Amino acid sequence: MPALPAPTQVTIEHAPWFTHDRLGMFVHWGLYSLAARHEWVMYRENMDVGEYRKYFEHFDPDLYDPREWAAAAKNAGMKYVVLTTKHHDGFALWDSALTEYKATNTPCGRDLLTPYVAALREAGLKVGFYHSVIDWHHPDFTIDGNHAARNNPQWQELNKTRDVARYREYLHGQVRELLSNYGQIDYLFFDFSYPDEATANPDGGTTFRGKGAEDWGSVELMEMIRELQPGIIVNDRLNVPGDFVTPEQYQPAGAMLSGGKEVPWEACQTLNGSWGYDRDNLDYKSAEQLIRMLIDGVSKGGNLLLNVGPTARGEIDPRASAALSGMGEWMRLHGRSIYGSGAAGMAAPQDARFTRRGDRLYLHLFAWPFQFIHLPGLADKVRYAQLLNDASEIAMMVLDPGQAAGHMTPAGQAPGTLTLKLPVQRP
Ligand code: FUL
Repeated sequence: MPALPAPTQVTIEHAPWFTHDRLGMFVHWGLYSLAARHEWVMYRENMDVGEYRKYFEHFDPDLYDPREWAAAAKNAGMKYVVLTTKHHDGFALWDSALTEYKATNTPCGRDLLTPYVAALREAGLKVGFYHSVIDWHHPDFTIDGNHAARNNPQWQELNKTRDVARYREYLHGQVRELLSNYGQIDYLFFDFSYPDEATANPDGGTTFRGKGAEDWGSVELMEMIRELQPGIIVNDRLNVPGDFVTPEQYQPAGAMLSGGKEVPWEACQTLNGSWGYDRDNLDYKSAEQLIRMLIDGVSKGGNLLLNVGPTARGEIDPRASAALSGMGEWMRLHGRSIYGSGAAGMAAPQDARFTRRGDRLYLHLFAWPFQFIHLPGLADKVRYAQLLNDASEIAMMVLDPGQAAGHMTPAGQAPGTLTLKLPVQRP
């Protein structure tokens, strides 16, 4: 039987787990979880550092138990978790020696990363950190179009005393802490990169900056990271090439590049459009949509990093939990088509996707065909077919195009088409 053509799959040489595991959990959690209306609330509502302080004073996540997060991730079939160590508001979830603006100085009074890392390790999950290079709290961070203080009439005046070199030192120092004090870290997601050229700020006023790599000292930062954690993988949001790229809230068409080279990609996606806990936003994606997103990504050689925004008390709320459980049920029976799988190297029929692991080809049907599905070019390539959920046999046939008038033979069937006879009802 002639073999299927071998598909190409890029991997990360020093961390092959990444393109194998395919599915991870993103966690956006911080002071904005108290506002409960999007993690950019400080920016959107033009709050200054003083106004935002109320969340710092009331940060008391009494129900925080990262073992629960780890269990939820694991049950959903996720293999790694990525937590916001610091988001754009500048608040540190750990006991950083470089700032007072940290969890240990809030009513919470403890370092939140130590139990997080321990819980993931215990559950056998890979450990990821997200770290924002933007900082609306730090007095040396330049005020630009992405800054919460962009509408402050004094912004130009304020920028005169702001020294980006001091901020750079702070950024590098905090990353050094994160990569020195918590054992092996597998994954690092920096956020976010500026466009290459300065562009107009849609809000008017200041402009975005186009020299991120210089501001962040990205080249030196990368060197330090590789030295501290040789096994780690880093995304490409420092305005320098990374190990993988992170399309945000969209599914790319296929291969993606970083530094002119094809690299693995991971789509990060929200459950309801917001990354941080957004109490009144009820527009949740269904488990079915999420599963399709995952399949779509894997069929194009990509990963999915699916976000949850725990509440200010530290819990994953029931709406998010329900979506995760739905995914978990599907993953339990169909995980074999996801882990270690990738693009199949051939086009799938309409409303369907192929994923492939070695010589196993998985056909995912987004619309049930009641009851024949026709697969051009596969007539002599498939030895056996079965449903994945229950391993029940699927009848295969190669119909003679000359018999096009037959009751189940579509006219104009291309020679070499394999036809599968599926149950009338979707199982
Ligand atoms: C973006 C951030 O601005 C969002 O708040 C979120 O963290 C997302 C993953 O990246 O660029």
